[in-house]
Amino acid sequence: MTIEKYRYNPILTKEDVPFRVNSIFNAGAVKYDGSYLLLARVEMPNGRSSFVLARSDDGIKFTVDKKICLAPEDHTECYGLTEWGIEDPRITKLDDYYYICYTGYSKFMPVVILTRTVDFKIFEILGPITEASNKDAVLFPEKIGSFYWKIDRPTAEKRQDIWINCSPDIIHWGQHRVLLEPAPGTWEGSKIGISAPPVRTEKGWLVMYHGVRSFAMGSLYKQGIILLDLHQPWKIIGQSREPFLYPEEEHERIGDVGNVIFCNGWIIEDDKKVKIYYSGADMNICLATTTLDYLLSLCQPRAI
Ligand code: BMA
Repeated sequence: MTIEKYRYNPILTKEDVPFRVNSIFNAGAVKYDGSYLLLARVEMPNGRSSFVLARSDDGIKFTVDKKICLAPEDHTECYGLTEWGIEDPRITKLDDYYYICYTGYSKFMPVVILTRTVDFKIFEILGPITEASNKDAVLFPEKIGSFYWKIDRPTAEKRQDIWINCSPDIIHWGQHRVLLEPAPGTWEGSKIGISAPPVRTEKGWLVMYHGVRSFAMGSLYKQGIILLDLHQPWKIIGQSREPFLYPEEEHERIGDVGNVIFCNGWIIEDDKKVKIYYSGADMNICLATTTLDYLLSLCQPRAI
């Protein structure tokens, strides 16, 4: 098996949301209590985003909740950093919690906000864990060498590289290292950022990332994959040379932001099949299925 886009994509559009929104997209994904949960970004009619939950028994047919579960206004201690919306949640099960990293957007530009929950009913907002400008953050699902680890994507003047850093307590982060740079003149030449949270495999940490190539008429977003050393996660031991998921269909090419495939969440089943939840053109939620073996086979050794 390689990768298969679900033939009835998209699996969710704004018509499936029981309240008025512009779009539903960029969802974090997790299996919780035997069912599949998507924590999706909904862009409200005023153009600012909040989160809503969608639930499913089979990972394909989802029902969207009647109400938003997390809004910018809930961030009473850091509302100044979320006033323009909260975006792109990425979920990691770690210790006894589900940790959610997402973008808080405001006049100060994007920062990463960290929130945790045990039941997806009560959300404990822990606050910003980066300065501006930073987004696309994921936590590793376990401690490595007595530290928690995070990957993120600061914007430093014209540079947009993927960085990795660690923390003794999940709140205070240091030992920042560059993990991956854009590759000039390729599909990932303009900028890169992390997509879905790291998955532990026997061969290393598998991490999905996105690469962007910008043209005069806009940007083209595709997905690639890297493999990190299990014990020294700042070392890349394998990388896909080409993107493995990219815009082809009309609902991926045409929308609020055309030619975008963006992904925040995947679910690894017990039989090593992988459900990738991605969005087309910043408008919808789609499903692609593949296997861990296929994704690992894409990770070729890197010439250091
Ligand atoms: C990124 C984020 C995503 C969005 C993508 C494509 O920078 O803002 O939310 O899906 O651009 O527009």
